[in-house]
Amino acid sequence: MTLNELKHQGLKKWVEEAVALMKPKAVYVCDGSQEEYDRMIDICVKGGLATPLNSAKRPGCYLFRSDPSDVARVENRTYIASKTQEEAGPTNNWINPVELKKTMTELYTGCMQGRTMYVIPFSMGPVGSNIAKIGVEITDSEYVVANMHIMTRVGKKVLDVLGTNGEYVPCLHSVGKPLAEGESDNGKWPCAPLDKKYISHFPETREIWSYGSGYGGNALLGKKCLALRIASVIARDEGWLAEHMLILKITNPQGVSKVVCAAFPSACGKTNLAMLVPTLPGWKVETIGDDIAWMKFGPDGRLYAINPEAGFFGVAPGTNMDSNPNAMRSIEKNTIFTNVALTEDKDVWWEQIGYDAPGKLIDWKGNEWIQDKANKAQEPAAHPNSRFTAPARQCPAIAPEWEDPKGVPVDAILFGGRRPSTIPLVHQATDWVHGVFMGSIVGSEITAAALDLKAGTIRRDPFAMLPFCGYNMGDYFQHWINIGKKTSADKLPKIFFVNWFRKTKDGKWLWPGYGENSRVLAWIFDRCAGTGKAVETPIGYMPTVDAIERPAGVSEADMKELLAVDIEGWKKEIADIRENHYPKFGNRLPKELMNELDAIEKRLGK
Ligand code: GTP
Ligand code: SPV
Ligand code: MN
Repeated sequence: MTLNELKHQGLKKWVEEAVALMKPKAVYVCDGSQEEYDRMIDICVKGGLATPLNSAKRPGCYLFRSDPSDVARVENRTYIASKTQEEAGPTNNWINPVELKKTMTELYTGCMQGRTMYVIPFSMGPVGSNIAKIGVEITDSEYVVANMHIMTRVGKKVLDVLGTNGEYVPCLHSVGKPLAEGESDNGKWPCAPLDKKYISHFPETREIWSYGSGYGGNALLGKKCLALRIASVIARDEGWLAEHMLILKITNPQGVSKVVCAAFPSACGKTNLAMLVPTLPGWKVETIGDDIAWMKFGPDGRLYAINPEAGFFGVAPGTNMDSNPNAMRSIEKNTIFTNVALTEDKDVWWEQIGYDAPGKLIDWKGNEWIQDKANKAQEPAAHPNSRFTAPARQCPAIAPEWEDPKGVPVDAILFGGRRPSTIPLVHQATDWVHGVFMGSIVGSEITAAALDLKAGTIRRDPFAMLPFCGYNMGDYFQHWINIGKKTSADKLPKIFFVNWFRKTKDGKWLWPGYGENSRVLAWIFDRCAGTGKAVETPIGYMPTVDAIERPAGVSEADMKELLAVDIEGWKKEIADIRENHYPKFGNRLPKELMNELDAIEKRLGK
């Protein structure tokens, strides 16, 4: 479609201004068609950025290798540019919005020279439903257009809903690599150097400006930028929740279903839990979302969750037929792979895919790679944050109600992270505020999902929202407490804390995880049904020793360790929260949370 076909005059004017600033060689408005998707891919293949995969093994699948410097989100270059720094809070990077816009306007000047500007109208949530939010992303990346086709609902149908004066979130994006006359990318992933990358959010005016990166959360602006950072601000103002959570539906052998939402930090198991195949006979798990949940109160006073996305942007390494068969089947066709390894017969491979590398590979950097199992220090063939982009409808476990605009009523909310010690396999909050306390203290070993952090060390990642909260995190805690006052206690979801990542002294997993996590989900289900057996401990309710059946390979002693309250470990945890975590929030920290901290410390004993 052309610019002149745009009926929304405000949108047309905004695009015209962007054209004048960025100076693309052509402008194109996306219609969302299959033909358009194919054309984007074709441009990438011809330009040497995409490799078509074996059409017999992986029909409609392509591999992209990004620049080695552009493989993950860049938290140090991500900004919440609210009017005041106080409003962005102690956990976000802040630059004065006027200054930031000035800097970025300079970068944007002429930044699309030699490239086509694509205008992508997209809907987060089913098109036309009253919970959906519309965004329009301007980008110069065909990779972004193709990924947005999978991850969101794109095109003409969105413009129809937008009409002549509907509301949308304007999202500017450029890879930040203008082309000189006659120059082409020549097979090289375009992006700007790290100190020129900016992933910026203007919460008051609800705008997103991204520059210099083509990767995932930096560039697919509907996802972390709109559906979390901007939506969290809207949710605060309107009284709902925008969260970094999976949504699953679990059904017991009697056919009764419950809905569970779970917030784990990046690369800590959301996709895997959302698609879990229970090892417990007779139980069933169905997927509604794997990364983002928007939760709003229904007329009955319960919280209803929807998945605003239409696809999965999932971590490839570790995904295999045992750990996550539903993901493996979701990515059999029509999937974009980024930074995985390529086999000689043009299939994909990654670490822990379930079988040895078949012969000589091309690794994620484009170099020849031969597996050397004797060499423990061998560089991985696939980047640890390599990803697949696949349509949600291809997931064999997708729940029938995954696109229901009403959402699904939530029974339980889980928090979790990678904690090799201290935090037990599962414990339950005694009430909503205790649950908010649990969310506020989430900690996790850092993963490869963000570029500029040291993987392996533990950091606090409250509600798994540290990189995604669009305002002061102290106010965000208060917002969660306020949500609990909007309805009666019996209508609120029950809150739990889980930890699949306990390790033995010699560094082995204490808990097998994946499908075996169904045993923990079953206890959570039973707690929601009012039947699960529990004991009250200083940290909350915990399962009785016989409440969770032991999986094969887990000894009685292991199980005891997994379900023990490590009093000394918790005392250290509480001291760390008191000294290092909570003080960051100053007078924005809700007093209720300080009370919870005092109470748990007292229960643990001096
Ligand atoms: P984002 O997409 O970054 O938000 O991540 P995510 O939370 O969806 O993480 P994902 O499910 O993709 O898991 C990331 C990594 O954790 C993968 O390598 C998984 O194999 C591994 N993982 C997931 N669940 C488990 C588990 O129960 N136990 C263990 N040991 N590893 C797990
Ligand atoms: C995450 O890092 O939490 C992701 C991947 O889900 S990205 O879209 O790159 O943020
Ligand atoms: Mn995520």
